Amino acid sequence: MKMNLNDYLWISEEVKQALADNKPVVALESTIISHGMPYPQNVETALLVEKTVRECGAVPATIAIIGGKISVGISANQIEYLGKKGLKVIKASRRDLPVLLARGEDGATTVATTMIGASLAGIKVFATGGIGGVHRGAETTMDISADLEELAQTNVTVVCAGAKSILDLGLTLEYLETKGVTVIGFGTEELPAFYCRKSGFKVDYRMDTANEIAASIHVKDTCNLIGGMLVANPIPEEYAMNEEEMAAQIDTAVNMANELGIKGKEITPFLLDKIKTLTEGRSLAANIQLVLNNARLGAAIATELCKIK
Ligand code: PSU
Ligand code: MN
Repeated sequence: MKMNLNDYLWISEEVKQALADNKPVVALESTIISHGMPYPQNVETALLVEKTVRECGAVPATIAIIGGKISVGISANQIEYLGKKGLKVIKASRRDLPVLLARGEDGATTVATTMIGASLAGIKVFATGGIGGVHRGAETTMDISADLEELAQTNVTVVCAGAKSILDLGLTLEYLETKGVTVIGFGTEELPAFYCRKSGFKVDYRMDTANEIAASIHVKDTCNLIGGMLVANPIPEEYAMNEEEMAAQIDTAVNMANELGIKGKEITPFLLDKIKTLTEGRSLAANIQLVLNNARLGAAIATELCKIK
């Protein structure tokens, strides 16, 4: 009989050791592998992100659900397996966890579930591409990603490149404010919009060093302020895409989704794929670069946090 959490949680020896030694660890998600990018670029990117984290002096911990266990620090073979299986892997957000673990199944973790896994393992920093948020038209569809609720209640800092304008960025920021989630712009006052450096919306605070971000995380922990923080890191200038072009392509993709009646957990992967096709793959190249950029910042923040403790 499975009796406790450890029956449903697996942490690699390397990650365990790093945490025990107060070495920096950066959590990484797996929905971006199975549902966010096509094979084989998804696997290549996931492995390159891990390598980048290592080059920055931290230990990567890619998280997924494997055989009914939240697995922290999965192997290259498991990354390959998830990437090859693609959309056939279950996209697992918070509500999917009890069933997948009980059934002993596999799942690709979203930002929400990756935060849960990181938090259970004791990892403080998580780097990814983009978070889910309040979808356009949410005032009638109620489509608000569980990622936002997770940021409200789980103590992990998420480094992202802002959010895509497949979402309503203004409403996403309002929601985060209501839930008490601090939104930090790294080197910017403006919320970046994933492929583009600008969105027209302001972050809560601009910070220019990883050290300053780590200091705020430390205060939040010390004062037992629940929930995560969001660090928005703009895509490097040389890889950023044209704002007008992206706005037009995203509008086209959102209209296609509406016409086809796509909703729920399918909508984000559908839009990502359509945008890739509409931009003839240029969005994928930008996506890879922004994830690498976030991995570097995540490693730097995790390193600074270890120095404080
Ligand atoms: N946004 C992206 N790329 C992604 C995702 C979002 O630019 O891969 C994925 C993340 O795993 C995120 C999830 O947590 O989609 C959000 O899905 P939903 O909107 O169904 O909550
Ligand atoms: Mn949704």
